[in-house]
Amino acid sequence: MINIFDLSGKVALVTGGARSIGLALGIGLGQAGATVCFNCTSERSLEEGLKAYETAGVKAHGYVCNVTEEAAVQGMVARIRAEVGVIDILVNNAGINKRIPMTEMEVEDFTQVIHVDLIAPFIVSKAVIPGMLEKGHGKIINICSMMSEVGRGTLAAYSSAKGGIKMLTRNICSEFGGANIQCNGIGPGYIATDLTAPLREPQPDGALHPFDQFIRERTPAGRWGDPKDLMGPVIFLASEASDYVNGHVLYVDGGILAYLGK
Ligand code: GCO
Repeated sequence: MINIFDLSGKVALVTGGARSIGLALGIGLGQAGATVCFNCTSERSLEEGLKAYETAGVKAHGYVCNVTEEAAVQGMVARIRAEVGVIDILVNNAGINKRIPMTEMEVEDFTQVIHVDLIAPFIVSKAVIPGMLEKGHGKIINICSMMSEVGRGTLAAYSSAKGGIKMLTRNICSEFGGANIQCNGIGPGYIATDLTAPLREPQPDGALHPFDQFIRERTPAGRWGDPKDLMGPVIFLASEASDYVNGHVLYVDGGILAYLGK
């Protein structure tokens, strides 16, 4: 039986792929046959990431690289090309969030979120696309967010960045679709990770965090997502199964964006 989801022979780069959602995405791509490369920001994360991939039975290559610095990114992409091969699949996953009421947010905080969550995906895509053009194909998957569509208090920077990466996705689609490069997004809903842990902290009396309760009620699935819920979507968008899907953001959110509430 042909397997249109098979990624054997492909080289994938997952930014921020040492932990959390990035690690789940990398494991998914590796288990579908890709050779996985990832970057992180410290030697400690590198070791932890390599161990996690090994535990999952996935051979991975790790690189310490600050994806907001173009020269460092160009150097990492060149190292990957020399050590592993030309990148076929790029997952722009690395991201941060700063939940600060807008009138209290320093410009530096806003700028830092934009830099990591929007400018870095531009920098890494710009570094990887030439190799994809050489090979005549490529898959770029940008990790967007529900906040690419809706806002929430304290998320001025994050929602601005995630709205921007949705449009960067559509622009890469527009500019390179003719060269057989597909660029799509994955928009996670509320996923149980360390990034959202503060929103799930149980109350002193043991009751659910109000936001935890809110998400459980507002999500038709009635639960938070698990990073594993993102594996199938990333394999689909990285494989030939999605060769005619371009400029699309696939929301993996348990239905929350479709639901007005009772
Ligand atoms: C928040 C959360 C969200 C999620 C996710 C939703 O503070 O509301 O951090 O932004 O992280 O991005 O798609």
